[in-house]
Amino acid sequence: QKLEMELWDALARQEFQVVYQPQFDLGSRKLIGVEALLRWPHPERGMVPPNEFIPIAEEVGMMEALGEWVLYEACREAARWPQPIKLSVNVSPVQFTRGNFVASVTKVLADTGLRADRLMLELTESLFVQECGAVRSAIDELKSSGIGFALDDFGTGYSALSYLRKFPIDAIKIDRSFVLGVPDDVEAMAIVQAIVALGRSLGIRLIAEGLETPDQIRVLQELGCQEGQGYGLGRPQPAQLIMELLN
Ligand code: G
Ligand code: G
Ligand code: MN
Ligand code: NA
Repeated sequence: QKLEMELWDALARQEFQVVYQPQFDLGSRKLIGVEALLRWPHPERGMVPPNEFIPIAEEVGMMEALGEWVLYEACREAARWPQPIKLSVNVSPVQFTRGNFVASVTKVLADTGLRADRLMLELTESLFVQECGAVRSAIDELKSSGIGFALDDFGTGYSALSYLRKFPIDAIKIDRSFVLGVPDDVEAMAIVQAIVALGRSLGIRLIAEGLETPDQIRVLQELGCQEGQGYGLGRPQPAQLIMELLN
């Protein structure tokens, strides 16, 4: 209850921040994109993790506004960067199902001047659980404007895979919980190999999350995953540092 009121205040006072985690081509080690991640440096509680406040924001009907703020902020920064790297932004399912998401994204791109083909929206499997016509048409409309889609936390949610064919998914993000077990955990290795095979046969790019060690980076690349992010490659950092990295 209390945190709920503080969330609204924080949005009004622009207390939230966006940090950017670099994403690399594992072969060339070139920086090819960043993932925007929301942060809430609370004046008394310290850094409140998104896993704590995002579910509340979704519940109290604030996620549309907060999601739009993150998107605007990230697109505004990315439009200034000296190289046309990709920008990935996480999207909560409620942003799709309430309000007019397509209009809001279109307006943000127009206002910030970021080209649509530089934007990737990260969706979670839960969005595809109920076969929903409104979600379908929103995705198709955004896709035809040039925006790409990545499936976040892949393998941790619902196991129906049919939506991979039905929806225009450009990239699969291999969840950190699987990458963590590479290369020693036999089962994690098997799951990662299966996800890579699935992505390759469907022509979907693969992005490994949570790459921490040189071994994990090397083995993921050997298994056929071309892209990755993680503390072993780069921490989430302020926009200014991404700008310096690109200069
Ligand atoms: O950045 P961190 O590891 O703390 O993120 C934890 C979770 O919060 C991840 O699942 C991440 O996808 C989610 N998250 C971070 N930023 C955003 C955001 O801007 N919007 C949404 N919907 N989720 C986010
Ligand atoms: O679910 P999503 O992929 O959006 O979550 C991204 C979150 O994972 C971010 O909050 C980020 O801080 C965190 N993260 C990114 N790289 C690593 C890593 O190498 N190790 C761990 N433990 N967390 C990471
Ligand atoms: Mn993500
Ligand atoms: Na993830």
